[in-house]
Amino acid sequence: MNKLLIAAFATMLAAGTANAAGTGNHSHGEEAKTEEGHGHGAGHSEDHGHGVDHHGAMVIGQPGDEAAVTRTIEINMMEKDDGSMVFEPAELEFKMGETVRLKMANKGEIAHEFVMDEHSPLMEHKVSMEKYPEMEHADPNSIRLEPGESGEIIWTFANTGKFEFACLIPGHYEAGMRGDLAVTEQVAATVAPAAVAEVAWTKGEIKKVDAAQSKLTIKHDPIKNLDMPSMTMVFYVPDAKILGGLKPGQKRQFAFDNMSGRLVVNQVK
Ligand SMILES: [Cu+2]
Repeated sequence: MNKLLIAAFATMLAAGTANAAGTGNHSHGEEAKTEEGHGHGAGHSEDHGHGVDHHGAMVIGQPGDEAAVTRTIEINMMEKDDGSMVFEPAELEFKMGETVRLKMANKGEIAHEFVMDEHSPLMEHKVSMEKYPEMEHADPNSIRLEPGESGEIIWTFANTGKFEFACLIPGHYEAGMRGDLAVTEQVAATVAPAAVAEVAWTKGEIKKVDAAQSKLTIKHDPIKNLDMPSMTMVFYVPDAKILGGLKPGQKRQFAFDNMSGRLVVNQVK
C-alpha cells in the first residue's frame, strides 16, 4: 500500500465516513474487459463479500498491469452432452506475485461467467446470485461471457493459498462449473523494492459530479501511473470533501490511483 492510500484511509477514518465514503473494500470500479469493448464501466457498488484482507485488497490479488504479464492461460467454458457444465482446464496453478492474462472463451450455447476468490466469499456470492439471478458481476475478479464471446482478465496473484473459480449463474456450479486455483510460493524471486509513491498528476475535464455516490466523471488525458489511455470514465472519490466546488466543465489536474481494483481520485488541484 502506498502513502497515498494510507493517507486516503486515514482521512476516511478520521472523518468517520464508514458508510458513505466507505472503506470501499467490497466493490471495485473496473470491469473485466470483453472483446466487445464494454470495459471500463466504473461505479459498481453492490457490497458482496469478497475475500478481502484488512487493507481492503482481495486476498487472491488484484488486477494486473498488462506490461507485467508473463504468461497467458486459455480457459474455455462449455456445456457437455451429458448435461454437465465445465471449465477447461478445471485446475489452475500460479506463483505468488505472478501477473497473468486469463484468456476466456465461452464455447457453449448459454451465458457463463468466471469468478475467482476464496471458497467462502465465493459461496456467499453464489447465494446472492441465487437470490438475484439477473445480477451481473462487474468486479475485476470476474467476467461474464455470452455464447461465442471471449474476454480476458489480467491479474496479479498476491498471496499463496488455495482458491477457487466458478460460474455462479444459478445451477451451473452444481452442474460442475468450478475449479481449483492454487497459488504457490515464488521460487527464487527477485522482488523489486517498493517504489516510493510520488503524486502523479493527470489533466482532465470534469463531465459530471455525483456527490451522492461520491463519484466524478472525468474526460482524462492518458493516466501514466495506471497505464491507461485517454478516455471518459467514472471515478470513485474516497474523500468526499474533494468534491466541494467541483463542477462540470472545469479543467483540473487529478491524482488517480488504483485502490484494490477500483479507480479513484485522491487529489484534485
Ligand atoms: Cu455457467
